[in-house]
Amino acid sequence: MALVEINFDGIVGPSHNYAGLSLGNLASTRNAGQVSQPRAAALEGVAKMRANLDLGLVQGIFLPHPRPNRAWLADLGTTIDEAEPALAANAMSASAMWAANAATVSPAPDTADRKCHLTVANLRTMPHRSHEWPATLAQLQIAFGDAAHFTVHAPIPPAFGDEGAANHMRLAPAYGEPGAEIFVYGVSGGAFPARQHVEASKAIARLHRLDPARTLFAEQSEQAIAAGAFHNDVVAVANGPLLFAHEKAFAQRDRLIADCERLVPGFELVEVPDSEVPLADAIASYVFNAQLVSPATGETTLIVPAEAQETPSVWNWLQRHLAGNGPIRRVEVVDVRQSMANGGGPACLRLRVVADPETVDPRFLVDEARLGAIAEIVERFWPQAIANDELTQPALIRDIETARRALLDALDLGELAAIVP
Ligand code: SUG
Repeated sequence: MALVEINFDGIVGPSHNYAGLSLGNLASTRNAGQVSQPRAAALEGVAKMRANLDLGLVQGIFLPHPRPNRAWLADLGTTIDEAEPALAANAMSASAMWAANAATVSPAPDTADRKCHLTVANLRTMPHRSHEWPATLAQLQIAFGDAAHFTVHAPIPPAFGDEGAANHMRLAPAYGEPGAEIFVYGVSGGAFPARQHVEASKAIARLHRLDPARTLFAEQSEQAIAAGAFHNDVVAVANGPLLFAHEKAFAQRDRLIADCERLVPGFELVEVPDSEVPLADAIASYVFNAQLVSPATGETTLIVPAEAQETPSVWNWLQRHLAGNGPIRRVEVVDVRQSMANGGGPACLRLRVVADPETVDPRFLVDEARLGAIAEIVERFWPQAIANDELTQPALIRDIETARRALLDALDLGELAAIVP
């Protein structure tokens, strides 16, 4: 079978909560202390995956991580019962749902050995995300265990920050053809941290055996990070030969665009000027944190969060673009408000892997029936609400651990419970 793009969505875990852990992520800070709704959050995610299936796209999943992360707390010399509230919150985060931060992926046509390479992200900048990688790696090793087609790499040493595919874009005339890979890194973000370091990006490009002539390193603009674009995928998204980006996304915009024109046959740019959609509106609406997809109908489709529809400058721009017969032909709206309130839009929730689905462990792929099974488990076991000050109550923790276990069993992935205690 030909190579296709598979979207692997992180299933929202039963401990989903609003602890305000991510400095520089404006939504996370704004919603700190709110009551979360894990069940509704996970069902929103399932509905988004259903919509992808309806478009004829191939859909995959990643599973929630064990929370609390007891092993991590043990490494810190404590337990969930004894940890200070801030540390306990770091051990309870469901942040693994944002699969765009799981790994960086270089599809087979781009690599010297013609295998698809994946490097799990170390996520070292934020404490609550820095302990995700072992449970992510365990899943990648199973899902992409076919060594004839995939190589899964351990994380880059934590000296250098790496946040995965959220800071990586691929432009190619077609999925199965060699593409240009663009690694976006930050140097300075004003008051906010630059989470992707160029040293990590360069290491990944080397490990993935990319052709240096088709590999670009582009600095994210300081202004974008300072305005709340803590990952590049908050202000830009690429698919096929199309780049959809805000005018202020990159530090050296002209050079990047010239390189793309030179390297990508049929390159198309859809750039949104700041005068039409100010950076603040782009970030509040997450219009660029969209899934830009090529459904079987051939109509390039942008899957945006409902917040994009509710932001007049953004919605007006999208309507004008559609009316003008631009490269984006359709806009679909999805409701992922629970995730959005923590700064995670439709694109954050998925990791794209260009591969032949036959080479992926089928337990990580879903159809309607499997999504139905996931929804059933969520309805039955996921907590309805979590208030921040109840995060470490023993009864809640028991429920959260039982819920994950029920999902692993339903998906025949009980072995994950053994790999990461
Ligand atoms: O790392 N939010 C995530 C959102 C990640 C979005 N991903 C992409 N842009 N690809 C983050 O900031 C909030 C957690 C909290 O506050 O409890 C959080 O981690």
